[in-house]
Amino acid sequence: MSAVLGVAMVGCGGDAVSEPVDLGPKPPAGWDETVRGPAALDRNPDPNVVEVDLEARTVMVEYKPGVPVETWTYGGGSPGPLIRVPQGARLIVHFTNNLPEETTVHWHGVRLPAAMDGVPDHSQPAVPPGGHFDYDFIVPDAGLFWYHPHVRSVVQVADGLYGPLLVESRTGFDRSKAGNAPELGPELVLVLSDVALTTDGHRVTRTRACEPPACRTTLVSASCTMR
Ligand SMILES: [Cu+2]
Repeated sequence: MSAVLGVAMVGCGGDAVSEPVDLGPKPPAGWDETVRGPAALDRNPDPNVVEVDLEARTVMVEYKPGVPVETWTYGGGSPGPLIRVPQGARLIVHFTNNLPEETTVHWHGVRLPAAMDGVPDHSQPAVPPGGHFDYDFIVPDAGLFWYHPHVRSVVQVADGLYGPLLVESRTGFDRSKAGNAPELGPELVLVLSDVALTTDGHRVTRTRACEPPACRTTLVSASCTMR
């Protein structure tokens, strides 16, 4: 989606890690405390199953201090929580829609059965307000992906609905093949979002057009440590 300029890499201190992987140098304690983003909690003890809850709901966010803006979120934050899964594991996401309109969750770039792809009227009925849907699939490929709605995507993503999905390689990252790898520092997941706000701090929406210079853009980012 155009609202997300980039989703860049790797890892977070969430509880979804099931198998140890050598990730190289560890960051010093506390180094990321001011930038760490949320991570989904894995509530399944099986190391080959990651099972999380995901709720879509609106919250008020002050991009500009003192000016609350209605933001559509996964789990109360934008971006939504990092979901971290070992490659080849089964991911179960218990999704609840507490938005004022229907939605779905699409797992961007992930190879999965069509029924889990979150495309309304093709793979599943849209999830109505107050409704639930259980996504349940194997993640076959390592990499950094993201999730977002597939209902009025341009609007719902722009309103704040997106989050990172990290599928962690079973074999880890071979730093000996990465040039100056020993110089690499701690790895991060970064989610960069282009959020258009009016000069008084309100979100530019389909009903509030952005007409420069009456608007400005704010960059929102989140990151978290690899452990
Ligand atoms: Cu997508």
